[in-house]
Parts: sequence; C-alpha cells; structure tokens
Amino acid sequence: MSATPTTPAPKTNYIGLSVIDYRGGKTTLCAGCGHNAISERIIDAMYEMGVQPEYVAKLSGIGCSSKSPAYFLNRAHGFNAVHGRMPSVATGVALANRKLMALGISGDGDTASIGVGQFVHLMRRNLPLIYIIEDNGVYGLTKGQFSATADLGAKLKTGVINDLPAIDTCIMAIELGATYVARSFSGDKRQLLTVLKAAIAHKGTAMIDVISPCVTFNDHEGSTKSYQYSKDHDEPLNELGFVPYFENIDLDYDPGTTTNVVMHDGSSLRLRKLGRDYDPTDKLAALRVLHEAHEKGEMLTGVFYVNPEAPSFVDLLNLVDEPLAKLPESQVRPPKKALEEIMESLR
Ligand SMILES: Cc1ncc(C[n+]2csc(CCOP(=O)(O)OP(=O)(O)O)c2C)c(N)n1
Ligand code: SF4
Ligand SMILES: [Mg+2]
Repeated sequence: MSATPTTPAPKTNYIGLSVIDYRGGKTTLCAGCGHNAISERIIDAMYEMGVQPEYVAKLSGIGCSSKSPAYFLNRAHGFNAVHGRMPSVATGVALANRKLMALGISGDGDTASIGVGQFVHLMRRNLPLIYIIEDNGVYGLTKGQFSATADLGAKLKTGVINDLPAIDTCIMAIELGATYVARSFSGDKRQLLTVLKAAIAHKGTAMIDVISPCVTFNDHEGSTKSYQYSKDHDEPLNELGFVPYFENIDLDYDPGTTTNVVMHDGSSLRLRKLGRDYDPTDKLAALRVLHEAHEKGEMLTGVFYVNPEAPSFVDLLNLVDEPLAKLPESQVRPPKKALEEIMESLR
C-alpha cells in the first residue's frame, strides 16, 4: 500500500504564525511599482520579528503609496486618512492605545508637499511610530506631477524640468527630533528588510524614506528616481546587520569596523563601516553626510541616525500603561466636584 502524501506544515515564526498570516489583499498598483516591493518587505519584516498582526495599526494618507496598506497585514487595524493628514490620525491612535504598533505609510507628495506641516510637528514629538515615505518624486495617483522631493533639474516624461530644490525628508526628520532615520531603495531587498526590522525594535519615531520608482510616470531617462538612476547612484553609508532580542545569538563583530547599537527591546543593530568612519548616534555627523551627499549627487542610503534612549512622546505625557481607549469613564472624566471647583475659580 502506498503512503498518503502529506503536505509539509508551513514554516512558522517566533510566535507560531506563517508568512501567509501577514499578507494582505491583491495589489491594484501597476506591475513593477516600487511600492509593491515595499509591501513585500513589510510582510517579511513583521513575520521575521514575530509581530502579532492584530496589534498593528496601519495609517495612511492619500496616494498610490497610501493605498498600499491594503496589500499587507490583512489582520491589522487600518485607517486611510485625508491627503497629508495621516500624522494627526496616527498621533491619536498611538496615544489612545499604546499597546498597538503604529505604522504610517505615506508618499512624497502626501508628506513633503501637502502634508509638510503635519510631518514637521510629528517629527518633533518622537511618537512611537514607524513612518515610511514611499518616495517616487511625483504624485503617482494624479498622473505624475513633480512633488517636493523631486530633485532640481529632474525631467518629467513631457520634458518639463523641475526648477526647485528638493526637500530632503531625512535631513528634516533628524533636525526636528526623529530618533531613527534611514533611507533605503525598494530594489534593495536586504538593506530595506534590515532597516525595517530595526525600526520595529525602536521605541520612538522611526522615519524611513524609501526611494520607490513609479514605473508609469517617473522611470525614464532624466528622472532621478528611476530604477536605473537609483541603481547607478545608490551609495550605502554602512552595511547593516540585525539580531532580534529573541535570537540571542552572540555573533562576533569587530568593534574596529562595526558599531553595535543596542535597541530599546534588546535587539542589536550592527553597522559595518564602508570606507568612512561614521557614528550613527552623532546627529551633526548625520546631517553633514547627508548635505555632502547632495553636493556629490549621491543617493546615500543606510541608517543615518539612531538614538534608542530618547524619551518618547508617551513617556513625556506620562501616560498610564492601560490603553486610554479602554479606561472606564470614571477614570477619564474629571469628577463633578473637580469641574465645579474649576468653574468656581473662574468667577
Ligand atoms: C486635499 C487633497 N488635495 C489633492 C488631492 C489629489 N491628490 C490625490 S493623491 C495626490 C498626490 C499623491 O502623491 P504621493 O503622496 O507622492 O503618492 P504616490 O501616488 O506618488 O504614491 C494628490 C495631489 C487630494 N486627494 N486631496
Ligand atoms: S502610477 Fe506610479 S506610483 Fe502609482 S501604482 Fe503606478 S507605478 Fe506605482
Ligand atoms: Mg509620490
């Protein structure tokens, strides 16, 4: 009698889930859009880090990029907000339920054009939030106009030249107070995955600008956000390695060539030097390398700045551990007597 063939059990992660548990709906974005590759890496990072999908809140604005949370983590919470206004919704979510991991997905238009005011104030607060910009230099959803991250001199398919300097969202985020700031490329699987895993281990604002080519409107010659241009100009600042806290593998590293940053949850982010001496905890050095890269025309990628010790907005507000959303009315509403006293004091 022949044995009945059995299907091998799916591989599972640290919390016993398979990668299927992290997937989302079928993408409706263009085939080859960089945003799809970022969704894939988010799925991989959440799976490898053993994040419980039901404890993630996906927040976004408007744009092709902001649609993409529908294509990963089906089991998570989701809120597709108004164009450029995701930061205020994310702030509400992160404060109302600090047990959720807040994951914001935005576009370069959503962040650096219409949303720049909200972005600026979000970065000042060090809210526990992973903020990803899927950066293609154009408004993909409305047919490819330049956004504020488009480089000076970049050319549209129609021949229109961008005559304004670009906003560098990493420089802004570092300057304003974000405590984990990185840039990556949707075409660099390994680097992007590591950047995302370390962001998951970080406790304040992790701002990641991911160059993500728009194959339909900004992938031609003359574009500085195309696949070819990004491949030709990608200059990694450091080679990244990451050891999550639950693996507890004491991999050897040479402190002469590698900087080890212990993240808040005990994970290790290892940054191996590539040619230059660089301290990722030095804010001024981070700003300097980014400005220098602009002068040289390099697309510098890697983790530029990390400060795992800074108090987060939740620490600053001294919030209770219990999610505010779950506290009974008796605990969130001042008693009648307190209100009467306030009224009395205003007489
Ligand atoms: C208040 C408001 N203004 C303008 C629009 C039109 N609009 C929709 S998406 C978008 C730009 C999206 O660009 P980006 O954030 O870079 O996302 P991408 O589509 O490139 O991923 C604009 C201007 C809108 N939806 N709401
Ligand atoms: S229009 Fe551009 S950004 Fe939008 S889905 Fe297509 S390739 Fe992606
Ligand atoms: Mg865009």
